Amino acid sequence: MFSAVVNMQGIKGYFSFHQPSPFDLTTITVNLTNLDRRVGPYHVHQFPLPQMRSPSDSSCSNNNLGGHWNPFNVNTQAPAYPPPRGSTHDLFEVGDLSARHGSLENTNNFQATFMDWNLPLFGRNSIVGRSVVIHMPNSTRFACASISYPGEVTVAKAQLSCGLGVACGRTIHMVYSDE
Ligand SMILES: [Cu+2]
Repeated sequence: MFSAVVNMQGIKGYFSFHQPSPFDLTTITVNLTNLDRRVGPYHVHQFPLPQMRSPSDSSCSNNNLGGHWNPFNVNTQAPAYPPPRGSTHDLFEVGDLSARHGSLENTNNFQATFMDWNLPLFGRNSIVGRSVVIHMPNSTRFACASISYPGEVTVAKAQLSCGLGVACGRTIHMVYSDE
């Protein structure tokens, strides 16, 4: 089980992804609150968010996250590229989740579970370690989150006390589990 925990632009929630083996379907669970009818399409993009304490919406930029995850180089400009929900899963880019399962348009709280035949969590085409980007209906990037093991990174903070004339500071250690 992997997840992308979203906490940006007032949106809170997660995408979770479960595939028991490379030969099984992937189950996607989407649970997002406070979308406030501001968003539409969502995709898996190539790279994870840069490591920082509090990611901002600029973390979602093309420089950071790249374009859609498309390991089979499907040509989305070709006349044969199917319209949203207009085909079997294999004819879409791997990362094009909303084309396969529908967009988030005109919703506030969104909860759904989808089965996906074209979303590997194993091997070289895996989406793990990449990111999910939620776009505005006009396709501007709005919010994003990395796809990782829940609890993969724990942030240990040490806040030193400070007072008048006493130096103070903060150290942060990123601790990765062995998985
Ligand atoms: Cu996208």
